[in-house]
Amino acid sequence: MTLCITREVSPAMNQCELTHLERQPIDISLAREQHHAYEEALAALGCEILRLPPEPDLPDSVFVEDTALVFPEVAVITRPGADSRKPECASIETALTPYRPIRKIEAPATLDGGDVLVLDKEVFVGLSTRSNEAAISQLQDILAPYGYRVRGVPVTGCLHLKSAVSRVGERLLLLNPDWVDERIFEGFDIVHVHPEEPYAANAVYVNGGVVYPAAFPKTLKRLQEAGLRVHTVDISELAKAEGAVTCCSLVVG
Ligand code: CIR
Repeated sequence: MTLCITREVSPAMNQCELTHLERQPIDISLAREQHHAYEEALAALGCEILRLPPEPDLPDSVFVEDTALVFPEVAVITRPGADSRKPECASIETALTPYRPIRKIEAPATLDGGDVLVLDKEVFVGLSTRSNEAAISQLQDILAPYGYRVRGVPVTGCLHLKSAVSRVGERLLLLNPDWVDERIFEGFDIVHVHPEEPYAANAVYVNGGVVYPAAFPKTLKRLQEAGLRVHTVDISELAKAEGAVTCCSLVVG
C-alpha cells in the first residue's frame, strides 16, 4: 500500500489565497464531497489514506502538498510563500515524523511543495511568487548527500511549477508550453495540454495510474490516447481556491 496524507477541507476555505483567479463562493459541503471522491480515486489506485482533521482557522490547509516534500530518505518541511499558509506546516511535521527523518526550510527561504517536481534524482523548483532562490540552495544542501540535483525553473502565468507540468508516466510529462519551457525536461516524452485547457497540466501519477480533473476532457483524451489509466474526479470547488489534484495529497509511499 502507498500511504497518502490528506486533510479535510477547512470550513474557512472561502478565505483562501488567490493569485490568478477571481473570488467565487465555494460550497464547503460540496468541496468536502469532492475531496472524499478524490481520496477514493487514490484508494482505487492502491493508496491508503491518512486523513488529518480539518484546520478551522487555516483556509488553504486542504492543499497539503505545499507544506512538505517526501523523499524515500527524508521529509522536508517547507516554508510556504503565503504568510497565511505558514502555520499549516506544524501538524504536517507531526504527521510525517513517524515515517521519515525531518529537515526544514528556514527563513529567508520560501517554498511551496506545488513548485517542486521530482523526476527520479532531478528536483525541479519553480521560481514562482511563492518559492525563491534561497529555498533552492537550502534544498540542495539537504538533498545532496542522497544524490539529488536541485534546479530552479522559471515559470510564468501560473501559480506553481506543477500547474505547468506534472508527471503522468515513468518517462512522460503533461505540460503547458506557454507556462514553462519544455526543453528543460530533456529525455522525457511530453503530452501538451489542449490549447483551450491551460489549467490542465496538473495530474497525480501514482502506482502506474493517473488521477485527473474531469474539467479537461480535451486533454484527457490525449492522456487516454497515450495509453494511460486515468481516474477522473470532479474538483470544481477546490479549483475555485486555485487548487488542483496534486496539491490535495502528500504521497509518502
Ligand atoms: C494558494 O494560493 O496557496 C491556495 N489557494 C492554492 C494552493 C494550491 N496548491 C497547489 O497547487 N500545490
